[in-house]
Amino acid sequence: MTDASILTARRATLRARLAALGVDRGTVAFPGNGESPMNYRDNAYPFRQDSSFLYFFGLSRPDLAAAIELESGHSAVYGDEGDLDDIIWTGPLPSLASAAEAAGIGTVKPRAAFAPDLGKAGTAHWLPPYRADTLHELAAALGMAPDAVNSSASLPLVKAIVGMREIKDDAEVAELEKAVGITVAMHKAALAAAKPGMTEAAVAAIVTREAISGGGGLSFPVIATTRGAILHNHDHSRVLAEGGLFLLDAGAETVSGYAGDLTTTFPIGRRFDSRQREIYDIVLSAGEAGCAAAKPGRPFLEAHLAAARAIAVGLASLGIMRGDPDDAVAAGAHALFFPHGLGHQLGLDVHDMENLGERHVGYDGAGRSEQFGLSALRLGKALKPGMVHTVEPGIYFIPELIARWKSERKFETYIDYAAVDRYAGVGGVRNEVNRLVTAVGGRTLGPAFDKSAAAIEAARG
Ligand SMILES: [Mn+2]
Repeated sequence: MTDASILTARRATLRARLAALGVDRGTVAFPGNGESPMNYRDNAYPFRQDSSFLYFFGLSRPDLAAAIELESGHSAVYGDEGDLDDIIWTGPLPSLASAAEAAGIGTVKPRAAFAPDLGKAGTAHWLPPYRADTLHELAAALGMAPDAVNSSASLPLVKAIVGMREIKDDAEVAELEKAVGITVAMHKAALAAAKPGMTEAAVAAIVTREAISGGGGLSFPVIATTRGAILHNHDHSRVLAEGGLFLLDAGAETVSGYAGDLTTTFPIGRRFDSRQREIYDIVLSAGEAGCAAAKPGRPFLEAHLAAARAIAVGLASLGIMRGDPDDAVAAGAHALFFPHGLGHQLGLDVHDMENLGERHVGYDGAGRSEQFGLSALRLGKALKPGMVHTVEPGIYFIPELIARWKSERKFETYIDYAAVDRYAGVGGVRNEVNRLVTAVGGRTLGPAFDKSAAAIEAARG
């Protein structure tokens, strides 16, 4: 668990940031997560504490809540000590009182007191809930209709927390390095083991084994697919066939809750064929362009556009695109091949703080562009040292999208559809790295992992 001194300092900083935003009275409510039933109450999904709760209170056990009184700065945790009936099932756990003390909190109240205390608080401040249990508890405690709980969530609280969590301190960077390290091991295990004739499920199992062996688990459901052009394909039923590409997008979560998120694309056989290799090298160059442009003081939107430009230039060298690459990117023609965003923040959530609302998390209060492609970019704001984000360009040949654009003769100035058809068999290629923004630029987190085509082929034996 994070040190009491760090947690106490974070709560004090939150109070100071709220005061600077004109909020200095009332109670900040942090309902923790409970168990979440999969198909009946006693068969739950793996427990995951709310990330802001972890950040400020450090306690990862179900059915807790916490509150900070803004006038006094006093913090309290609400929860119940296990009794003998619980211990029979869970074994003895450290007492909640001692766990709270280790988090720098002296006051522990029964869990049932949280809602009445909140009802009496005068002014209450809360984050928009993303779980129904939390929504219902807040609605009842605040005497509100459930629909009103999200719309009345505290914008200053969202802004104050985004301002803190977006900058990772040294201890957090060390945890992220650990998460990326386990994630690299997951990807290297797949590179070493995936063979023609195996199922996608067997590769997903190898990858998952590494994540669990790391002590934590997965940071999101594994994408292990022979059909990389289906962006979020969680189906694992296909058999790996010689000649195709395999796309793995998977990450580990550490015991403390920090996430890694990498994507690797490799040949199912031992070598890329010439077209696969051409597309693969363009994706790598787009990643390099994105990393070079992701630096402090510059909007991440510029890094996205730099990667898009590298894709347009690279595809023009193959005759797939044509015309001025800057004009093509400005028009959005490259999005036929690169229809998603270049990256997102990474931290206690794999899409860090996404529950707090993208407008404030990814765009400093502005919003996404409506242009196809850019409309899928989660992160557009100016970068600051200490931010952690992914860079994950891809090139995909999505048959349905190509057919639609071709029938509409869309962007024919910039796209040669006959050449597109010649490369359609490549399917999908994505490469993803995790980056820390530094004072002068950025650096890739985790142990060295050479993604050059030669190194990938060497890893395939
Ligand atoms: Mn990602």
